[in-house]
Amino acid sequence: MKRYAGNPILQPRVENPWESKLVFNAAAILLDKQIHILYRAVGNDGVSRIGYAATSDGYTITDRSSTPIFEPNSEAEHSGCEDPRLSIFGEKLVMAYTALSEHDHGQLYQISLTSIAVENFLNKSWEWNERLLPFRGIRNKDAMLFPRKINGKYVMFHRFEPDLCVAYSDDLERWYDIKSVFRPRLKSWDNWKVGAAGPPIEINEGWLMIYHGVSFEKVYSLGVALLDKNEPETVLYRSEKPILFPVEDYERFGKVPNVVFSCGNVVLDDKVLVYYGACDSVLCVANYDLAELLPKK
Ligand code: BMA
Repeated sequence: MKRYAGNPILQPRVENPWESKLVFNAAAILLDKQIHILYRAVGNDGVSRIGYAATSDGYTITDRSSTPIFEPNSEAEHSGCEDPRLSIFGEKLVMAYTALSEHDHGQLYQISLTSIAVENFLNKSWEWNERLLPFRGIRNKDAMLFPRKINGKYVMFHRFEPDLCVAYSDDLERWYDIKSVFRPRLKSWDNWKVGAAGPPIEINEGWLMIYHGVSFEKVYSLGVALLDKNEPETVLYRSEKPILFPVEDYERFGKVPNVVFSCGNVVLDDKVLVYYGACDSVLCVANYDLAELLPKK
């Protein structure tokens, strides 16, 4: 992948207490000729909230909110709303994220879903609908919804450690047919944990999905998989090597060293722009020619 020379594209702003420490993992969606970025921000109180930024060329941030656009509002997420991923269904945008609550006996992170009307989103009228916990009380993260229904059902990828798993739903509330899609590979860069990045891209050959893999050395890298178009739990291809792994200083040194982690990608002018958090500290972007990611004929 080609990293943007101006990385990082987003850094913490000390003047805003809610985003003064870290800004990283972000959803990205192309709407109305703008790429809208919903990023995870951590401030003075250590709580994750979600901020908003926009760019039209994919790299230069031209707009950024001074207040969070989404914050914890219940016990289940009192310690933070993390790692947003956005998918569009007609007039509705659905956001999947990780709800975190910390207790004396440890952490509970669980996936949470909410939605917003596209019109409100574009008007920056942040009227989010009800927040749902599909697997209440069960440790789970990295939820990502496919950008359209498949065979009449919503499809969600998520992670029950260490596998990347699938679940199906008719209404986004009740989920069924939960199973593992793929597992860590013992002799590979993704030998400890695997999870989805942003929503996959639909191409003639199937669904092109970027995913993260973690190694026993705790290095987070990105790889790519090709999934069957009608049966997305069928994996047609999985990359032998990562397509992005920590190399640059900003990817190796920070709050959590050796991390590239993505929650969002968009296709712009035949390029896949992958937004990724580096070291859980800053937000970066890298791109890939779509043609290069496709299987060679
Ligand atoms: C994962 C998630 C991400 C984070 C990564 C590296 O489990 O919690 O939010 O970027 O770990 O710390």
